Amino acid sequence: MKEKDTKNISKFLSLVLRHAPETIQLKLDENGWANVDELISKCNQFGKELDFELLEEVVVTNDKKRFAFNEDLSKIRANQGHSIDVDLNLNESQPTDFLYHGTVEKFIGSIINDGLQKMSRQHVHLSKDIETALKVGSRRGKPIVLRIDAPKMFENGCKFYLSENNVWLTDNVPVKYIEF
Ligand code: HQG
Repeated sequence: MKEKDTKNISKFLSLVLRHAPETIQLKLDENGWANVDELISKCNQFGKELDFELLEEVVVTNDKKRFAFNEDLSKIRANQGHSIDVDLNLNESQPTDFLYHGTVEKFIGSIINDGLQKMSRQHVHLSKDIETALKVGSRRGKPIVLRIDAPKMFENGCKFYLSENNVWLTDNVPVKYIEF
């Protein structure tokens, strides 16, 4: 399977497992899990060719480990990034160092006013290194990386979660913790 094809499937899985399962009449449970057999049959029904082997390849080779199977491989879900309301039962974690957020110039004025907001997703996404934040920001243009005083936020009672694929998540970042 070519990289281009696995990427195409990965993008489609991001759509149905994070944002719009109804696109293929799929149902996720309250924790964001889809039944693997159902996912495969509905994908095929809606014109996306998929079998278990390919699904496994996408999960294993995905650059950001976006998806995970449950233990017996009967269910699959996205590790983070949802806009639909699911409970991932994320573990609270303590950040011990600065975290970073990649964005673009046009949002800066509004971020100065409101801090970082989760916008359409369930959390604000932060990364532990500048390089990742640069990549996140460059999806939208020339990237700007903001440094977040996460240890101070934590000390002041803000909660942080670390997703299975090592993305730091929090509800919002008040502007006083952001270094522009
Ligand atoms: C911005 C991708 C105005 C924020 C990435 C961002 C990440 C504000 C955009 C993951 C704002 C939201 C998430 C405010 C935040 N006013 N704009 N007050 N607060 N913003 O896509 O962090 O490839 O929901 O800076 O790699 O860009 O999909 O969040 O630009 O990990 O797996 O509003 O998505 O991962 O955009 O990206 P997003 P994000 P995947």
